[in-house]
Amino acid sequence: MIFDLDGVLVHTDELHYQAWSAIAERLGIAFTRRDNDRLRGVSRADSLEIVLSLGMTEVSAVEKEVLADEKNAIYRQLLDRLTPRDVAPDVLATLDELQGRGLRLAIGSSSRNAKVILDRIGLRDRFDAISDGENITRSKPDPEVFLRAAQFLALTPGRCAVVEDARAGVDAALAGGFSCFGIGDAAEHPRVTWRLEKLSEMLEHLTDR
Ligand code: B16
Ligand code: MG
Repeated sequence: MIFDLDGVLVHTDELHYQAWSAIAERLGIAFTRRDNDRLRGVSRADSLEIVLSLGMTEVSAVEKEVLADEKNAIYRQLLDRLTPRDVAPDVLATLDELQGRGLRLAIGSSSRNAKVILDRIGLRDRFDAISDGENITRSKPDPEVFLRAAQFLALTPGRCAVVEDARAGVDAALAGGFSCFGIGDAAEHPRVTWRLEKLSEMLEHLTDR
């Protein structure tokens, strides 16, 4: 089972929102939580392009690098507040049950901060493999991050399933030949394999297979 991180295992999406809001405000760009939904699963550089396009703002390549670094510095400060208590009991119970059933677990996240986040919430040791923003060159909706996760597990995509909260993540999973659980925004994706209101609902579908 390959889990997206932000928005599935822990709600860092709110922290991304706060950090991007600070950058947008400085640039005089209006930025809402709904706008933030468009950044789910999208890389940091591509997220900045979306924020700039919201304000029809153009900046140089050097300035883009500075802005992306500043956003990450704000975000990293916010991540310092994360603790294991930020993981919902439903998430922990689901991971326990999957491991109890002998499934192998991996992370498939676009984030370059994934390992820091997993350490902060105390979940790093739960995963047999971590594929994240550090080992990919193409971000979701490209399937690279999930294909690498499957490779790390030494399994074919047909033997894995992905869990996602982002539409771009569902596209990535399907493009890679994975079946996909969608939660939150991703549950609205027309081609997602299974729709979840909460993570533990996935266990019912596994019993059927
Ligand atoms: P970073 P996921 C994604 O993580 C986030 O959903 C997305 O909003 C963020 O821009 C991206 O990681 C890159 O994050 O700036 O930490 O490298 O949902 O794929 O786990
Ligand atoms: Mg996500």
